[in-house]
Amino acid sequence: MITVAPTGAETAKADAPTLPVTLDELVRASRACAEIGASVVHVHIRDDDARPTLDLGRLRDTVAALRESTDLVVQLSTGGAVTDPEADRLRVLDAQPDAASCTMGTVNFGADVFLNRWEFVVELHRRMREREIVPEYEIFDLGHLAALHRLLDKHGPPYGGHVHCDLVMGVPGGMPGTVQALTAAVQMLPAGATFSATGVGRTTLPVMLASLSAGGHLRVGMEDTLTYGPGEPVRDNAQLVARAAGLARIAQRPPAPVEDVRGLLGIRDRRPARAT
Ligand code: KMH
Ligand code: ZN
Repeated sequence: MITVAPTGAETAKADAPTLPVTLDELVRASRACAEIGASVVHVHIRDDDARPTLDLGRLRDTVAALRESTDLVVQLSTGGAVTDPEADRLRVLDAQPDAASCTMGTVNFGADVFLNRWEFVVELHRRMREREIVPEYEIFDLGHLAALHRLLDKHGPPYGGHVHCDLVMGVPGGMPGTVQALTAAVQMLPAGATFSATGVGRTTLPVMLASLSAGGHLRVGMEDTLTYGPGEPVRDNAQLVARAAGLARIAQRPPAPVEDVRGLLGIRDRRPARAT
């Protein structure tokens, strides 16, 4: 499974001119990535000034547009930007995405703090189950996996019954993007859980190769990676998906078709009927 995270909330358009920030740019980027092997899109949106927003109307329009023009699993970020308040982050679920992120604890995020209080995490998990939205548990540190065990023990399985985690590695303040950290994280996963992994910045390639070797799935995209190689800015999201798909094929683990991914994750099909 390849997830593309095309935009994120922490990069300014001025610093990465090909970052998709309008709805049209996001849809075009998502379509291009779907064509070359992505099956899930992890979505952050921007306002008219390209600043991160959690505006519910825009989120609804985004979900509808992506569903209309792709078969991708539409996963909205409930992480938002480091400055977003909890109430706005919970409201994201009212846009009725297929899936949403659920970060399993607080982590230092460069000079900022990405705050995820226990009660807030429980509320996200509970509301997602109520709304039949599949969570992706975001793991920035090993302690987040201990929190995930606690969550599942105390509050039961997520909607769909399957547990899927995304290891977000190499954030300054979180676990490093190393083989050793990935191996430790995989050993702590709940029984039967699947995982994807992404390494931010220069940890992108080591984490991708380690995840492929360890039986994991991949997340790539300009949310996490803005440099393709030393001194070479990323051209666009499709370039990152193409590299991931190529390495996955070399590892003899080719990109999974989107219908298989929907089945694996237990996604409720909300796609509109399309004229054939
Ligand atoms: N922007 C980060 C602070 C998520 O999408 O759930 C949080 C983040 C995680 O990107
Ligand atoms: Zn995100």
